[in-house]
Amino acid sequence: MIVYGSTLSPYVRKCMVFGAEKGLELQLKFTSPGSPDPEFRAISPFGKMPGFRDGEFTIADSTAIVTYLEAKFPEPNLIPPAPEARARTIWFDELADTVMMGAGSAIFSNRFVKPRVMRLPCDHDAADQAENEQLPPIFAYLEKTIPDSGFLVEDRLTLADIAIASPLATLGCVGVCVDPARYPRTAAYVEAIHARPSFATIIARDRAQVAALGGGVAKAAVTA
Ligand SMILES: N[C@@H](CCC(=O)N[C@@H](CS)C(=O)NCC(=O)O)C(=O)O
Repeated sequence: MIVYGSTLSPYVRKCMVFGAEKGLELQLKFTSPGSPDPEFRAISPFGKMPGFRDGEFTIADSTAIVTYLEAKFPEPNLIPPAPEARARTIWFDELADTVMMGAGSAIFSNRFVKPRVMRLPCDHDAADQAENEQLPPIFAYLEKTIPDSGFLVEDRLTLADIAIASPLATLGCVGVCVDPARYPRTAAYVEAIHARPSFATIIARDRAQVAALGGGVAKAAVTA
């Protein structure tokens, strides 16, 4: 099975970690965002990563991919079958993919992708606004929501944890982390999920890749 993309993308990392936690061999085929590669564009018509192939079957979108993997390889279960737990898991997946990534993209694109990869001017204000105004309510929500077990749903690892921790791995590559003084529970939770071998291997590679390209550019100003 092939995943097309780069694990600097939280969506791609989510799929790779999900596969690793299931003990699956997923091959990562490096593909740039918006790549014109016809093989990739046939799978992902709007050029968004990840794309995915299993033999003749192809699909794009991280949630579609993990849904396929869950159905085809049900054990260990990572998307709970119980209605409430499944709904909660998808809630966290969506929270990560939409709300967190709204902030995460503004930060990562303006502090790394535009200045270091695309050689384009970056919008420091947009990145600072996302870090100082969009991330805190998300961290505050997680701080009051993460159970004592250290897992978001059913007191065990599920897609919810993988999805929520993935954008924070990308942000960590440019030095944006959960402040343990303000959000101790969330900081400890993220550290523990990122320490799992499924995440740790990928994060080490991602950090090396970002560092090799010069790392994240300095913030223009810290307002909070
Ligand atoms: N909902 C999609 C989002 C995929 C997505 O937006 N990927 C970004 C990378 S983080 C991308 O490929 N952007 C390139 C573009 O929009 O051209 C998913 O879950 O896979």
